[in-house]
Amino acid sequence: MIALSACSAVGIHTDPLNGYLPEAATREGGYVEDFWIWTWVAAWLVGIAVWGMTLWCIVVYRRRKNDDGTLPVQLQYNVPLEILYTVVPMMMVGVIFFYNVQAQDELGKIEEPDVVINVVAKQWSWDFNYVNENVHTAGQMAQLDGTKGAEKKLPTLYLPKGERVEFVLTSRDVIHSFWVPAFLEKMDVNPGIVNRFQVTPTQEGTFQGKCAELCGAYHSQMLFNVKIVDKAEYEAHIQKLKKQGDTGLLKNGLNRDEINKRDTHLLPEGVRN
Ligand SMILES: [Cu+2]
Repeated sequence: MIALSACSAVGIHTDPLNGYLPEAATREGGYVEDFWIWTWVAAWLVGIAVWGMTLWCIVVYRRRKNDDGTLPVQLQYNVPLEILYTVVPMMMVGVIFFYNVQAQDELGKIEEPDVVINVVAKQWSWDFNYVNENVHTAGQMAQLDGTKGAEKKLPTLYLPKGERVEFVLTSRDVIHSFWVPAFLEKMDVNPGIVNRFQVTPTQEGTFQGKCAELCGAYHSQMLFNVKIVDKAEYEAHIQKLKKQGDTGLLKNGLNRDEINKRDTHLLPEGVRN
């Protein structure tokens, strides 16, 4: 436990009472929290029962001083007992399976989104296309050379609280993974494949994001921020992007040389506009 307490990442608040997870910043993250915590509760209950019975046997049936050396009653081939410890674990696995499927269904749900963000991964940063608003943010790799304030220069993705957000994940080069720890879910970003998932942000604040798939020399510097704000602040940010000329959507095809060139019709097929 002492060793584990040193494992919390900088800037990510993890609570032992929350199973050492960061507090979920999305509605969907709540399903992961519940599933993780209740699985641990079940595991502890089973563990306590097994350890308890083991200790009880060790103490109650220990060898005594006046033991005459005869074997105790042998209980193998006890059919009711064997049925019991086959059926009970199957029921336990069944319950975990049921809740697992339920959580996974919630996380994988695709509905009509309010906001569509095309996340473009590239070695070694992120571009964000705000598809409906027709603006973008072009990211640059974090410079982690020890100078303070590096996180202020990271590309920042703004999301409105309480709206259903769809992430359309595309890569310009190799495989990356889009990870915001506070969302409690992540998804691979593959060249030539479009992955998507949806979240509904529930907590205002600034959250860290990173690449979670080793993607080359500066993988560890492929960082970004997510700012969950109210609707008005979100609109203000979109207007700010428009004003500073970040209009149009950046290309997301398999071409590193296209970075920062604008294009409005190159979103992968099937992306709702
Ligand atoms: Cu990467």
